[in-house]
Amino acid sequence: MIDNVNLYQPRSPTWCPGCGDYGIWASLKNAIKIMNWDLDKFVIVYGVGCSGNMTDFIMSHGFHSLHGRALPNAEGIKIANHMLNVVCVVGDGDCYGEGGNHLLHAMRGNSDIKVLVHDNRVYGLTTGQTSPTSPHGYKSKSTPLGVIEYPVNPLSLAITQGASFVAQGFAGDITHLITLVTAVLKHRGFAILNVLQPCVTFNKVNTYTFYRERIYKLDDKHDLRDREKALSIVSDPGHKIPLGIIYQVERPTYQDQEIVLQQGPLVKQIIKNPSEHADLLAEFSEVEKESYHMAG
Ligand SMILES: Cc1ncc(C[n+]2csc(CCOP(=O)(O)OP(=O)(O)O)c2C)c(N)n1
Ligand code: SF4
Repeated sequence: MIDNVNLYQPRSPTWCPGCGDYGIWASLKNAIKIMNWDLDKFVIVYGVGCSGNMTDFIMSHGFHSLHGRALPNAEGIKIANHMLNVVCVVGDGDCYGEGGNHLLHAMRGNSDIKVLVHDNRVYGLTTGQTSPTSPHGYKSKSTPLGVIEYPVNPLSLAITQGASFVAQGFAGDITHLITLVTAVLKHRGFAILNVLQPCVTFNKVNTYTFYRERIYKLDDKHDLRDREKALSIVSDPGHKIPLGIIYQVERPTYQDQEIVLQQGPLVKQIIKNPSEHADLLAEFSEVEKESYHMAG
């Protein structure tokens, strides 16, 4: 077992001073410590963005994938070895825009992966363009007259599309965020935590003050299994913003229902007929050669 102290990689973050990404980074590291996970038993899959740059600041098994493609990579890892805990660290542009299609289908199957979204309502790394969660009318260099579309509501989307754990946190309240990230890591099934993360450099609308004036925490009386109530909370017309676990149910995961995995993780399974495997690989390498020649 690798000592968890290695989570504190000596390389310092390059995020702008005051960026909400620091709060998410601190919360994730603390939550991993609370879980006391053996570092060999989990992998973090990153998208591309300021959020994805976290790959350089946490020492763990990790995969820095493509913009919008963290979730399918995470699902692939989980299918190959479902004994691993698989966590995705992504941005709102990444997860709700370019990767939105992957999000829908991962949720439908209740794939056992955990998704932490840095929702700063802009494309941070590419210098502040409008993203899928930017508010209607938001002005940026990509929508100088104000964005025409209305924003994606990631929480109602998750509740209606089959996620079995849906929560929201705020990067400015790290103590609360640690409890939420820990709850995400404990959950079995598709878990999504949308973190309101101020981008202090490019988003001058959704600031720490903006959120502090609107957020409220769900209390212990909130029934996590009440789907209708959860939906009404996330579409509050009074523009109050809920924090906490909004919806959580237990149901079989994708991996629980895949009969091949009942014989153990794929990476440990013995290939019964190696020659079939070799034929398949040979066929693929022929196809690859042909497409190479066609492209050339
Ligand atoms: C396939 C692909 N499409 C687009 C890009 C360009 N790109 C890099 S980061 C980024 C936006 C990042 O925004 P977001 O996902 O919200 O993350 P943030 O930087 O705000 O954390 C884009 C469009 C890319 N690198 N790869
Ligand atoms: S550009 Fe925004 S999201 Fe990116 S590091 Fe700076 S403050 Fe954070």
